[in-house]
Amino acid sequence: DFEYAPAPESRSVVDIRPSYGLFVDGEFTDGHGEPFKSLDPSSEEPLAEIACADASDVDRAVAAARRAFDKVWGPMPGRERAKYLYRIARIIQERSRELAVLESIDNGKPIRESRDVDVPLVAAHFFYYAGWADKLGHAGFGPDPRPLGVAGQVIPWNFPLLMLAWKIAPALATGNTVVLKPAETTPLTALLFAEICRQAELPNGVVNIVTGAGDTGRLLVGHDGVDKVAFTGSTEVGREIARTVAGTRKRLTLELGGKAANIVFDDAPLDQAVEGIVNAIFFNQGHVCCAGSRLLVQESVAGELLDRLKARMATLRVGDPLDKNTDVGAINSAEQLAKIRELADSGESEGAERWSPPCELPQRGFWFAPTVFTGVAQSHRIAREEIFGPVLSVLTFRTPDEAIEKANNTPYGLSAGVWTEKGSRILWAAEKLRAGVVWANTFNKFDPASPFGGYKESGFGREGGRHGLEAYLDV
Ligand code: TXE
Repeated sequence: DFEYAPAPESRSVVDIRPSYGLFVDGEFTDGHGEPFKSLDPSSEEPLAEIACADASDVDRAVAAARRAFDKVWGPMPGRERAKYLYRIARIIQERSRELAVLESIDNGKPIRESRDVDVPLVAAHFFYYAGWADKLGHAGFGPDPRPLGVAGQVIPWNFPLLMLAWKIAPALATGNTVVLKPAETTPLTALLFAEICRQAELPNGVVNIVTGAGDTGRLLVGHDGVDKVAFTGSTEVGREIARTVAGTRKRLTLELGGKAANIVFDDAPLDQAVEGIVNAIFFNQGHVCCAGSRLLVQESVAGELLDRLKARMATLRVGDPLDKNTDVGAINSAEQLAKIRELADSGESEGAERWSPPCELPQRGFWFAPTVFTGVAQSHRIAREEIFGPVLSVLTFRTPDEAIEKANNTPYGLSAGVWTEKGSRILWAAEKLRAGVVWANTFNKFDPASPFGGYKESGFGREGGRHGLEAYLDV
């Protein structure tokens, strides 16, 4: 009997210009590559034309970052750097509505998430690392740790602003300067961040943003003037970058894919677990490297849990990212949608059972209904490969040892979750699970003070927390 009333956030809080340049040495400038368009994934309408950086542009950006490092930012006392980071954090808070709306338009994620999760965490990262900038001598790396120099950073499209914050905040706090390349489908909030750097009067060249696709990323990662490479993205590109960087002086951190197990033991509070499962896989359309994409449920409670999960999935509202009631937004790109479809089809053809709640998807744009597969075998592609979409694969287990064995049966190791009332079982599982993060009775919780990163093929190095400083320091 519920009558649905849309509650759209206003598009008019953002001012999207018809075209955008690169941000180099404190100025917006033309790029010399072929410009490209960023689309609104919920409508497929072009949003703006974006400059593409070629080799000469990447040269300019790296040279600007080098000058800023040598002359201004490197020699600056930590307490002075902190002031700029605090200022950036405060401007992010002041402009949070604008940032959240722009993020939802460019990425397709629900405004509820960009407003309540992404943007507050972005501000929190700058506040957190501002606090370290004048305390590096007390961080346990010896009395006088040194910045590395120019950091070349390449980020993906799933959390455009948050990944920018994870990369830029620790780099600047430790005295490095930055050339960052956002993903080609989501460049707009990085360019708004460039404006915020100007508003904060950050010295020219400390942060440079070069837009473009993989070719621009390749030029940045391979550039001789870069001292440190930080990448978040696919495992395939991560491997290529590792090969490029091998044998050079460059330091490297990689944050790659995942196929996390979310384990529900028979003593777990089931309703709470259902909320956690939904959050683990449908948050951000499942475009989450640490998504709980494999549900491992103890056989004795599997039937009951799946009934409750399906009932909950039927209440998820899929649609307009700017509607404050939306739970699941648009898939970020046609390419990603094709990948999700292909993997979901493989689930069916390999014999798993597919279910989605009835839901009306918009005519235009890129959409995929929340989907669950039961009867999944460990050999199925949907149990092994990262889908990076709103698709959950359910497997069952009988004993706790079997749960751990199945959870660890993956080349990835980014995250895992356990649901149980037993504290001893949480500690036991956390020790046995080969994953950089293990959540207990919750999922997808992030905190700037907590290190994040992978085991095995999910990458190496940690972002966040005191550990996140180490990636940007010579100790
Ligand atoms: O990633 P790419 P894509 C996974 C996820 C997804 C798949 C493909 O499974 O379906 O990867 O996504 C830049 N040198 N993840 O194709 O290509 C690129 O321009 C240097 C998991 O979008 O890795 C973008 O800025 N840079 C993941 C960034 O790398 C290169 C997040 C990521 O793009 C490059 C994203 C090159 N040769 C995708 N080629 C996670 N772990 O969160 C591309 N890029």
